[in-house]
Amino acid sequence: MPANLPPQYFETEKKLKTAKTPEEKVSILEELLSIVPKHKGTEKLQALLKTKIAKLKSTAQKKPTVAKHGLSFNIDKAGAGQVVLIGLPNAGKSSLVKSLTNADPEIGDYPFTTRMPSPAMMQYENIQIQIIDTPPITPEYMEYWHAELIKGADGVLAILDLSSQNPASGLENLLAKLKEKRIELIPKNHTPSSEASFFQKITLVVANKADFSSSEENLAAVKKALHPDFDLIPVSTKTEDGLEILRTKIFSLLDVIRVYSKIPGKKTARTDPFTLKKGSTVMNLAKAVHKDFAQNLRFARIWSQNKYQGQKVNRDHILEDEDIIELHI
Ligand SMILES: Nc1nc2c(ncn2[C@@H]2O[C@H](COP(=O)(O)OP(=O)(O)OP(=O)(O)O)[C@@H](O)[C@H]2O)c(=O)[nH]1
Ligand SMILES: [Mg+2]
Repeated sequence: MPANLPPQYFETEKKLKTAKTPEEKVSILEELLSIVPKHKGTEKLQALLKTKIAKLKSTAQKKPTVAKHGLSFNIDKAGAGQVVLIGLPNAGKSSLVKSLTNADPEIGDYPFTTRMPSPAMMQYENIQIQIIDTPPITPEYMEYWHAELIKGADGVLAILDLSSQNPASGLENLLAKLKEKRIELIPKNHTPSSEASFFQKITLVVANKADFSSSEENLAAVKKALHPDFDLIPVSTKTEDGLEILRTKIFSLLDVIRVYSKIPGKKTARTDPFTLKKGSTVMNLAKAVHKDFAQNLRFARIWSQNKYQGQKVNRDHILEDEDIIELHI
C-alpha cells in the first residue's frame, strides 16, 4: 500500500539536514511522526521514525553537568554506565582519565592536584562510558559528597600506585576509610547482598605505574592482600601497557549488553546500539525503543553472532551482547 505522504512531510524532512543537536533532530522527527497518516502503508515508516527518536534519546550524550548544591555534587549519568575513579593522592587517577578519554585534567606530582569531581566519556568500541575523576581519599580526608558519588555510581575503579613504598597498605587505608563511610568494595562476581550493613560497590582494582622497577614485587604484595576474586589490572599511563585490557574490563564491570533494533526489510549497521542490563529480554528492548512496541509487541526475530539467523522468539527471550532484534507489532 502506498504511503501517500503529504507535501508538508517532505518540507519538514528537509529541516533534518540542518539540525545540529540531537534534541533538534528529535523534535523534527516527532513532528514528522505526527504528520504521517496512520494506515497500513505507513507502518514501516512510523516504526523507522520511532526507532530513530528512541535511539537519539538514548544515545544523546547529555553534556555532563556538575551541579554543586552546597557541599554535594550531583553528576548526571551519561552513556552506558558511570564509573568512579578513587584512590590515594598521586596514584594516577587523573592520568588514567586522560589516557582513557578526551579530557585533559590537571596532573601533578603533588597530592590534591584534583579538587573537584569531573566527568569525561570513554569510547569503548561503539558505546561511551562515563568516567569520573575525583580528588584523593586519605585516612584523614574524605568529604561527604565523595561517598555519595561512589554510592550512586554503577562501578568503582580503585587506583593503586605501584611506585609507592607499600601499595598493599595503601589499599588497606583506602578500604578502611571507605568502611568509615559504610562503603564496601566487592569483586564483580560477588552479588551485592541486600542484607549487608554496608553499601556494596562492584570494583576493579587498577595497579598503576607498572613501569616502575619495584612494580612486580609490589603487585605481588597487593595480590596477596586482596580477596582473590578481585580483578587486579596492572597498567601504566606512561607506557600505555594494560590500557586496552582495562577498557574491556570496565565494559564488563558494567554488566551491560549492546542490542541493535532492526527495521523489517532494512540492513542493520552495528553502530548505534541500545545498552541494556545483562539478562534483559526482548520486552525490555521493546520498552527502550518505544512504548508502542512494548504495548503491542507480537513477536520478534533475532540474529546473533553464532546462533540465530532471523528465528522467531517471544517477549521473554533473554538477549545477549551484539544481538540484532526485529520487533513486530
Ligand atoms: N612513571 C609513571 N608516572 C605516572 C603514571 N601515571 C601517573 N604518573 C605520575 O604520577 C603523578 C600523579 O599523577 P596524577 O594523575 O595527577 O595523580 P592523581 O591520582 O590524579 O593525584 P591527585 O589528584 O592528587 O589525587 C604525576 O606526576 C604523573 O605524571 C605512570 O603510569 N607511570
Ligand atoms: Mg588527580
